[in-house]
Amino acid sequence: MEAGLHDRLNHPPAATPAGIVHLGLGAFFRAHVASYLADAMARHGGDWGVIGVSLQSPGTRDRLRPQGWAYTAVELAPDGEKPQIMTLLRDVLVAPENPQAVLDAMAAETVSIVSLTVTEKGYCHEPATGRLDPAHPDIAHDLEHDLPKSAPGYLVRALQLRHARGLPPFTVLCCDNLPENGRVVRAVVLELARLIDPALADWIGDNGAFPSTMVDRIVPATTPDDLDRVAALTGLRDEAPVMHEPFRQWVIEDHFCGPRPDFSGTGAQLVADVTPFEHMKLRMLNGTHSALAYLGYLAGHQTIADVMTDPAFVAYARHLWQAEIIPTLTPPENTDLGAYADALAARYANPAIRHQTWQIAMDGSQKLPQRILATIADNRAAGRDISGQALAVAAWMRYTSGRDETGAPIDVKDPLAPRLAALWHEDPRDTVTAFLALSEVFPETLRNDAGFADALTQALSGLVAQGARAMVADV
Ligand code: CS2
Repeated sequence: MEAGLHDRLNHPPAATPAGIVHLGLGAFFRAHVASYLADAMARHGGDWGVIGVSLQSPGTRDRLRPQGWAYTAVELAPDGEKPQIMTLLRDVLVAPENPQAVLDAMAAETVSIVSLTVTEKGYCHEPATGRLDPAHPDIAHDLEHDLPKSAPGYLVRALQLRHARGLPPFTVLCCDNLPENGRVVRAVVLELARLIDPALADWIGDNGAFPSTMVDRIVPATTPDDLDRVAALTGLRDEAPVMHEPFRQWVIEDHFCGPRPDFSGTGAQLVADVTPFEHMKLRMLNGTHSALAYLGYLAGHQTIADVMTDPAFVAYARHLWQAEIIPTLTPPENTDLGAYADALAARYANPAIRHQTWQIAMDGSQKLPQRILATIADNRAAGRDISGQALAVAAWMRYTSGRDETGAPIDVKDPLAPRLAALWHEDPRDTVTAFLALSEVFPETLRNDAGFADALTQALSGLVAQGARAMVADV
């Protein structure tokens, strides 16, 4: 029998106290932010151990606990796999089991940062406007109860506790793929705090910090096969490894209200303004990821690497970058956007990364506004081509109908899934009209843009008549 990870770690390195509480302990955090924190501590020390919080289910905690919270992060390069054992987690809490324990952890004097990867929908905001949705069931709950359910609720109640105890606020470090993500989380926290106690909102506004960040590393969901591959690779049985590409990037607005790790030498970039990096990454990477995911899924491809074996899809991605996305961007300092696009094409084609089109297709209603619709709006205002991105939006409409090109059912995961499925009509123009009425998804300029509606109708008609592969080849 293989040794377990806990045997290997019989003599773990001296545990440093937790300076960070992280909400949303998914694979992305454990492969990305955690890797920078481990590097920072290896180089400079510091009390930057992490208490992880799962906001929904106990699965990750239950798999990690017998391993003493250690896990393997495996880098998947085209030429081989490199494992690293990660030992920075100090504890894992499951919020619904004991919300008070989570609030106490966040209100500990030693904690100066609360970071988040709770996905786009975790902020309970309206994607098209960035404002808190007070009608969201978890927010409605959090307004009525002291023990919260939502991520904004945990932030507000923990800050309230710190205020009452005379402690300074923690820095809220958002690591989700939202534009100006620090501004978004600041806005929802202040709106919620104001509804609970206006004086608390003022205190947070005056003393808190919400730096924006751009995060990047492709981390496909871990599969049962991966567990066996990791055991074969390391000789250690790990029930909760994470698999990731070699590339990583983290750009952080240098605006903290308390101590932070020393990131020098780790590659993390501390800058005054993250916006150009965020726009580049959200539009060039996430925008094309979503486009390739919907169209690729409809064309029968399981993974992004499979999609990239078809020259028509590669040409389509290149068209999106060159003709429709790069013209909308201001390049970050020292960045060549053409070279960035080349690097993305190579990252997507990495055959070692089995990143499911179905996984990326999740939660499109929360992702499309910042990934694709904002770019289209800029292009419409400037009179530029939108054909490739309109095709991607039409593919999302077809996808969310719940039937693929062969009539087989699609397991659509989206907070709006039932509503989206009901928008599908026989006549593509009716479908487009119904979708464009979704004010939480489409910005007002696009909802009232007849040219955009025509482009979508044409693309959707083509998808129905000819299929995704033929339409992609035609762009
Ligand atoms: C992907 C992202 O699942 C998705 O929607 O587009 O998770 C993507 O892999 C990361 O943002 C890469 O940094």
